[in-house]
Amino acid sequence: MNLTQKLAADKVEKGVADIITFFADLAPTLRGGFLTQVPEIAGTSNVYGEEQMKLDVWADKTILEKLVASKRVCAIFTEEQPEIVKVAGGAKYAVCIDPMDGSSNIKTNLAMGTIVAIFGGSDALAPGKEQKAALYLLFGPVTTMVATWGKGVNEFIFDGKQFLLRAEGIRLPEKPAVYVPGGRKEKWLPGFARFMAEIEKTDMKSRNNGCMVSDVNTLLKYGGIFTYPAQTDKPDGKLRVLCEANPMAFIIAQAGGYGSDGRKSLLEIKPTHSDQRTPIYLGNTELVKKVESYLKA
Ligand code: AFP
Repeated sequence: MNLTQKLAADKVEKGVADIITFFADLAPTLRGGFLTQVPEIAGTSNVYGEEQMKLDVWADKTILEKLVASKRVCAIFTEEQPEIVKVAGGAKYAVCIDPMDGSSNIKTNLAMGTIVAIFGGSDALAPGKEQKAALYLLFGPVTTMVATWGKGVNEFIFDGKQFLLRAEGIRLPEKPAVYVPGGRKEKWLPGFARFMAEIEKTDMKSRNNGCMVSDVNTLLKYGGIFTYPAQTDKPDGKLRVLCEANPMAFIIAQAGGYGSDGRKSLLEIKPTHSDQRTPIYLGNTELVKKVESYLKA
């Protein structure tokens, strides 16, 4: 079964299916950019003041131009744009995109990905619980798409011509095996440092791919917890609500897990501005709940 057949089998509403298919069709072009975009600093910065890799800028431009022209949405937030882009005459959907998550990995030839949250209507600032669908493209040794439209988590693999269903109804493994210790250890809050000290005494393994897409994909295979925590110098952490926390929390929740900002579900956050950041603790529910309890203590 291919992506189109799976979307039809699950009776996914046409407007949502059209957006998911848009990104599937664009995957070869995005992957092709790794070869044509020399990994140099583009000399510009995004709204977070981070130097943009040329690949970031190129991926953002490529997606935006084609998505606006497609008229499949009416509002677009991307990590690289200062404002939400409105599409006159576009279909009543809003999307939030990280065009090339982990773009720093182009220097070391490691995995990167594209993350997309899909909302009905025109409000890209809606709480994550209102998402109609969420997906990521993972550009690893092979290209895959992981997507949910509220009926569980599906993984598709690109065979050079189409995305074929590789797994459906994916669930986080019961026994967590991996933890991602994000941020700077010396900046961790005391409660989180205590949690991590506990984790380090278990048989769980530390992994950090420098790419949230790759790390979350690892959780779906092995179970565990992804963290980019609040820090003493950055109480909101580093990662973005709209294009990282929301889509990944929706996917993990659909796989039986949970995502928290340290106090409550990430999906309950009502963003007040498009470049809002949040601490992220994401993965097997009992682990994430444990972080919440340590942070409260
Ligand atoms: P880039 O897209 O700038 O490479 O950042 C990747 C990312 O947004 C996320 O994918 C990682 O989990 C996180 O940042 C890594 O951040 P650090 O480089 O600060 O560890």
